Amino acid sequence: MSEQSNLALDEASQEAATLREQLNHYNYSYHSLDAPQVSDGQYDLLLRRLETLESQFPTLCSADSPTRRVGSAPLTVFEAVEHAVPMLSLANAFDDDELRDFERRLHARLDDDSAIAFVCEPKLDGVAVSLLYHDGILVQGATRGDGFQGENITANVRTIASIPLKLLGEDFPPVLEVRGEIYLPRAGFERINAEALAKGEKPFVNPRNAAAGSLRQLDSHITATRPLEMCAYSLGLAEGGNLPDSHLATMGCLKSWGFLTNSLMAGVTGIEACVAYYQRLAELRGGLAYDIDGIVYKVDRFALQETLGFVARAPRWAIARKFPAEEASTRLLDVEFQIGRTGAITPVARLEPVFVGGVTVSNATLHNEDEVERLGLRLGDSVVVRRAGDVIPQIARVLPRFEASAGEISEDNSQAIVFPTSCPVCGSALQRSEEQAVLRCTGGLVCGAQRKEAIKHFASRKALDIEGLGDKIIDQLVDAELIATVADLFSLRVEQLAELERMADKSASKLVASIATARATTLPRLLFALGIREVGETTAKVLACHFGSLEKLQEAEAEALLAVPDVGPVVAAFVGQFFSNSHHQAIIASLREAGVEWPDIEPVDTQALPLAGQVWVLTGTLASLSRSQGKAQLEALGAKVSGSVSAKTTCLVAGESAGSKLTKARSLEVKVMDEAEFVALLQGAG
Ligand code: 5U1
Repeated sequence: MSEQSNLALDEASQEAATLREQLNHYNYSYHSLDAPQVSDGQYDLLLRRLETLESQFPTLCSADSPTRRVGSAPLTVFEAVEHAVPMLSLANAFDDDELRDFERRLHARLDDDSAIAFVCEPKLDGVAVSLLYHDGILVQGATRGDGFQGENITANVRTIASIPLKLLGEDFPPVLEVRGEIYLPRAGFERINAEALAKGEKPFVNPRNAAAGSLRQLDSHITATRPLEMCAYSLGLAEGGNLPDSHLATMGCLKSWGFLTNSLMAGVTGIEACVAYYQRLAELRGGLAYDIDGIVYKVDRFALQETLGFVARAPRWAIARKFPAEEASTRLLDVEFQIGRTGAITPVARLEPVFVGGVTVSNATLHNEDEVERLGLRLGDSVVVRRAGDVIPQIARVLPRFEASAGEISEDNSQAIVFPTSCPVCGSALQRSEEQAVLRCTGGLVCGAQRKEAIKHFASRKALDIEGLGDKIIDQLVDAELIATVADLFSLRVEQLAELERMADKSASKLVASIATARATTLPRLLFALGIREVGETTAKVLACHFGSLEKLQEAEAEALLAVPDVGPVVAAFVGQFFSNSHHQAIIASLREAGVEWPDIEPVDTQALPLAGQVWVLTGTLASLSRSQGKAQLEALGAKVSGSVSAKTTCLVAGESAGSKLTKARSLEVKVMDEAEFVALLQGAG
C-alpha cells in the first residue's frame, strides 16, 4: 500500500472510531434510555458517513459497528426471544436516482429486463414487532431487538386493539409469524401528552418514543391505556397452509385474517411509478393521522424475492426511500425581536444554518415570551428544529445542556435570553396582553418598524397590489424619509426612486406607473389595505358588502357594526377605534387627495345569500376555472373560503391531484365535491 493510501486509511480509521463512539452513545440514549440526544436526520447522516468509510476501506468493518446492528440489545427485564427468521433491516435510497439504481441492480441480478411489479408502502415511524400465531391464536409478541433476538412483550401486545388475538377465517397457516409496526397515531400522542402534562409528568418527545415507551412497560395495564395501533407489513415464519405467490396478495390475506394494513399501499409497475408514488405520498404526509418517515418499495413476486436473496443485513428485493428529515439539530446563535404591523414583538431565533424538511433553515419563530420559557431556551443551546411540509420552522425542543466528550461533561456556556423593556426600534413603552402573552410596542405609526409593515401590507397582493413595490424598497423609502405614510407613496417621483439601491431609471418609471395604476381600487381592497386590527380579507369584504361605502362604515356605531355577520365585539371595537383616530382620518383624506378611488357598492344582505354561514375549501387543480375565480364565486354566494380543512368545513371542492386536504376532509367526514358537481352548483345558483 502506498504512503498516501496509508495516510488515508489512518485518517479514515480515526474518523470511523469517533463516529462509532458517537453513534453508540446516541443509540443507547435513544433506544435504551428513551432520551434522544440528536435528531433522526443527524443520526442518519453520521451512520451514512460511517457506512461510506467502511465500504471504502473494508478493513475498517467490525462486528460491533453500529452499521451491523438493528436497534439495541434487549433490556434484561423482559424475557429474551430468538427470532426463527431474522428481522433484518432495509437499505436506504436518499433520492430518485438511488431508487433508479436499485431497479438497475435488480435487472442485473435477475438477468432480465422485463418490467418489475413493486409494492409501495408508507414506512410508519413506530416500533417493529413480530407476532406469532399457533393455529390462529396469538402466542407471542416480540420486539425486533438486534434482529436475531428481541424481547418478549406478549402481555403488552395483547392490549392493542388492532392486533387480533384469534385470526379470522380458516385458511391461515398453522404456524404464522406476522410482522409490522406498532405506532401511536398523532391524535393519541397529543392526548397522552396532555394527560402527562396535567399530571405534572414529563411529556414524550415524539409519537415513536411514546410508542416505544408504552411497549416497554412491565405493567401491561399501563400499555392498555395508550392508544397504540399495529399495522402489518410482512410475514416471518410460515409453516403449513397455502400462501399466495406475491406480497400484495399476502397482504390481502393478512387483512382478511383481521390485521390492519396500510390503506395507501399500492401495487405499481416499474421504478418511475415508484418515483411518482413518492411525490404523491410526500404531499399527503402532513395530513396523515400518523407519522411516516419514508416509503418502502418491495419486489412483489416471491419467486423473484427468492432469486434476489439478501446482502449483509438487508433483503436485495426491498428498499426504503427516506423523506427529508422533518427534524434536525443545530445551535441557537441569537434571538432578534421583530416588530409587526400591529406592534406585536416576535422573538425570532437566528440559527446555525441546517438542512431540514428539504430546505436550509437559519431562522425560526419563537412566538412569544411564554414559548421561550416553555422550551427553557437559552442562547448557545443545541436545539431540534422541526419543519413539516410548508409549515414555518419551529424549535421543537432543547437538547441536554452538556456535551459528552470522552466521558467528560463540558461547561454550560449558555446565556439567558433577555426580552426588551422598551421598543428596540422607536424606544416607546411596551404593553403585555396577558391572554395572548404578546408584547406590543405602543408607538403606533410613530414607530418606524410599524410604519414599514403598514406600508408593506397596503401594497401587498390582496390589498392595493402595487406591482414591483417590494419589502426592501419600502424599507429604503422609509429609512430615507421619502415616505412616512401610505398616502405618500402616490407623490413619489421617478428621480427619487432612481436614487435607491439597485433601482435603474427604467424600473423606477415602471414602479411610478404601477403606483398610479393602483389608485383605482375597490372598497373591500381598501378596507383590507388600511390594516385595521382583526380585519382580514374576508371581514373587509363582509364590511364592504354590508355598508356599501367607506363613509357609512366610518359613521357606524358599535350596534350597527355588531349587526354585521361574523363581526363580534373585538372586531367592532378595533373598527370603531381605527376610524375615530385623527391620524387615520388624515391618511384617508390624503389618499382621496392623491386620487385614490374606491367606488361605492350596492349593499347586500349577506345573511340571505344561499351559502351564508358555510365554510368552503378549494384544493387541487380545477380545469374549468381558476382557484381565485372559484373563491370569488363562492364568496358571492355568501360562503367563507378557507385555506385549511377543519371540523368546521362545510364542503371541500377537490380538483385534480388533490392531496393532504382531501385526506383530512375524508378523515373528518367532511363533504367532498368534485369539479363537475361544483360547476353544476355554481351554474344552478347563477
Ligand atoms: N411498510 C413497511 N415497513 N417496513 C419495514 N414494510 C416494511 N418492510 C420491512 C421493514 C423493516 O422489511 C421487509 C422488507 C422484510
